[in-house]
Amino acid sequence: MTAETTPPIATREHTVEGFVREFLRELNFGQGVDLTRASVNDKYLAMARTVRHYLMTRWLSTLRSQAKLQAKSVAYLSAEFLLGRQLDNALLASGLEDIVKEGLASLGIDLEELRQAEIEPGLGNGGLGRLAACFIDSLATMNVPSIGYGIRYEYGIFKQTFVDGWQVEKPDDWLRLGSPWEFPHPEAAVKVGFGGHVEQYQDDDGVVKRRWVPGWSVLGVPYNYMVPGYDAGRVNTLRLWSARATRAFDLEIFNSGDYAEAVRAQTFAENISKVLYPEDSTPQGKELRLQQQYFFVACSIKDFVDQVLPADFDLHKLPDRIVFQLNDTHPVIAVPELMRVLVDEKGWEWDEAWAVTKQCFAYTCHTLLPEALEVWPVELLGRLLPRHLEIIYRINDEFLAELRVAYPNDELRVRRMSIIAEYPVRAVRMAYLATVAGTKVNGVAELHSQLLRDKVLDDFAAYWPDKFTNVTNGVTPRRFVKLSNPGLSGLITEAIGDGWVTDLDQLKGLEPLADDAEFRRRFREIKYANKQRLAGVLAERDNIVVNPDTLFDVMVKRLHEYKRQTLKLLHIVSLYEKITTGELAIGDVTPRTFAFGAKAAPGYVMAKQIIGLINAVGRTINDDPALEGRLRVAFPANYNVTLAETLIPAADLSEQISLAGKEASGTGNMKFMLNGALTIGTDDGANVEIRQLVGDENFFLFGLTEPQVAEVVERGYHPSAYYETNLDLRNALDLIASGAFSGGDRAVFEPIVSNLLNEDRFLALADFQAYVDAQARVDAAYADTDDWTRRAVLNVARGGFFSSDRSMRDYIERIWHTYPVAPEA
Ligand code: CJB
Repeated sequence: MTAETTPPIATREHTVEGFVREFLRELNFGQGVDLTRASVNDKYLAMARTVRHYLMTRWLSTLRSQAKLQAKSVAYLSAEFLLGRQLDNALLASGLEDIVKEGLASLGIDLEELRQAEIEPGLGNGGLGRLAACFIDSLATMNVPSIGYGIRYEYGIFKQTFVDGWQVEKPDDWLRLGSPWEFPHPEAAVKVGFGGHVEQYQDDDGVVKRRWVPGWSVLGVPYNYMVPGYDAGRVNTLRLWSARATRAFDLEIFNSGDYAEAVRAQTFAENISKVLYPEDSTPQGKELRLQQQYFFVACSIKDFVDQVLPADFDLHKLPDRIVFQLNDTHPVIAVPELMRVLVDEKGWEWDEAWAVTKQCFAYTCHTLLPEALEVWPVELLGRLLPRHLEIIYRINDEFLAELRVAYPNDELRVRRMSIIAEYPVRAVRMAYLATVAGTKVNGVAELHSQLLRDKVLDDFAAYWPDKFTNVTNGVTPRRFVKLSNPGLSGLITEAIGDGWVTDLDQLKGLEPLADDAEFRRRFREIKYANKQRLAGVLAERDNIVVNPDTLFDVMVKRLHEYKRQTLKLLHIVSLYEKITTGELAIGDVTPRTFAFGAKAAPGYVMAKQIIGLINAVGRTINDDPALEGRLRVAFPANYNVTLAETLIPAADLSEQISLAGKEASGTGNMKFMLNGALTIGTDDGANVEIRQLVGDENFFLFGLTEPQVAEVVERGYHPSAYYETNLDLRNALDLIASGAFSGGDRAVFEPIVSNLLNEDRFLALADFQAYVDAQARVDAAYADTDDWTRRAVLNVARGGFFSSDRSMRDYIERIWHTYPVAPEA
């Protein structure tokens, strides 16, 4: 189409009057209500739709320019995108906030009230899902052509409630009031097969081939979301798939007169995208989960090949046009799927297809826990995806043959590296498949990548040393500083200009200001205001009272034994025990608010026990009048992105206390640093890099290092020895065992105590004393308020490395080899 005939894209007027006109039109014509009768939800929906109109122009021109340029893109395949609320980000990206605030005010509407009406889409469990959301934000901001592909779960991560201190899960019905940020396209649905069998046939030239005859199929309906880059960047697309029954399937059954069966079939199909599995780092290997994984990658590959690419595209050039980034093992079934498409559907030779396929994928590993590396039993995979299993077998056969040439006398090694595990059942090791197929394999922090090379994938790293690389995680400064900490953002901008929002290294410019008393005073004032803001939110949201004049000591993350919430708890119980026995005068204790936020996987019994214990200890401490205003445990239920946005800016101390060698990276640790909290932490994950950047003197390091952990375990770890020899530890454990926190009932928390004494897989007892000593150093440092602030400023100033923009630059340079393309105006 020539420039003259290119149809125009609608625009919106960036004025208060223009906004008001659009808003009323949406309210009246879209919601069908007039302002006098509109509910808060009506107003929220109308406003959200109005705001999204303003971003549409950029979105459509991004799509148009990409269709024209066909620039190499990144397809980020992820089973989770933990987006958080959309409105604020859209206002920021469109530069509309002032206009909207004024426009709404002119109609007597409070923007803040509408903000609160938004239900966040919780389509992820924790770190991995939130990382995906940060990455797509950065890609859009940096003008990198990319598309996110995932699942539109009807129910996201469960809503956590507490009943008598125990976690009770409620469904997360996030769509109940409508979702103004999505664009469904049922007309563009794609069909995905499951089950059935593989058959042999002769093609037109008489060549014998194999093809899959699925036993049943479902439709994937794409829902598009805008991913707006900050400040005139691209507006990229996130495409989430929703499962529907195929019409043919329905009709056939309807025609047979079995209405009930037809409805059942529909429910069966729609179950695929019904609910997010709430296991974080500990997949359960359920069939429905494999269905989800295949469903979304099959939809995505089909979409990319048939819809996104031009009809005449030569698929041999696919690696020049796309890289599929595999976010952990969840989407790895995409590898045999692309092979199937090329070989079975496009009629390619195997070698030709494999040569292209293995240039199209890269794999990010997010864990070191052996139980988190997905393996799918051959029996299950073969039943659900028989052709894929054949393809995997062939990939493996050829790989093993190659290894036998490289290692002629080392059959043991060859078997170790097999994609197929033989024990305890024959199963496909998805991490191995991803490693074999990927151009690159990366860990998510320096230490993690090193341990991947040395331990988890050591044979592969020896065979393909150049395949392995590191990209340290990052977080988006737009959401986690600019939006969540307006006070600090204002102060930073006043000091160094606003370039830091897209170039976080500029925070270095704050360093000299750490020595400026006036700057420190203002910085401290902002932290205090953030604590007051949090106190207000906790009072209203959870009926929890906290005192902003205390040290805010915060541990927020999924509940997992390796993260060691119990270690934090032992510190609290020990303090409490010393106060109640008179060993410590309350006047000598640094007043602290211990804040927790943590969801436990519903089937993870020990994690749920630990939640019960935190709440029980909290209740006891909070009810003790002698401790009022000085010690408090705050454990708001249902920690989510929205709560993180007020909690993190209010923190003084960031708890990053996982057992060394277990936390792949952590990203909360980065958010705290950038919001001026000091870290108490082990030498684990990205803590290592945080400490290197901020300096030992501004970080409270404690605990065994990874090699020391390995040594202790090797020697044989006996937690009871620590109990026997450390009186404080013994007193704390005895106090829990005595029933002091459970109304005298000794049985309730016995499993936790006995687990710690007899097993303690994550060496909490071994690190207890070092942790308590480090906390004493925290107390001493905090006593010098002004010097604490100086260190807090240095944390912000030296945190620029942890922008997800930097992570994206590293991916581009080390893995993707794509380049930015600004959309045409
Ligand atoms: N992670 O959130 C998850 N889920 C998993 O299944 C495996 C790992 C986390 O990913 C984050 C992003 O890379 C890491 O920062 C974190 O250490 C890891 O536990």
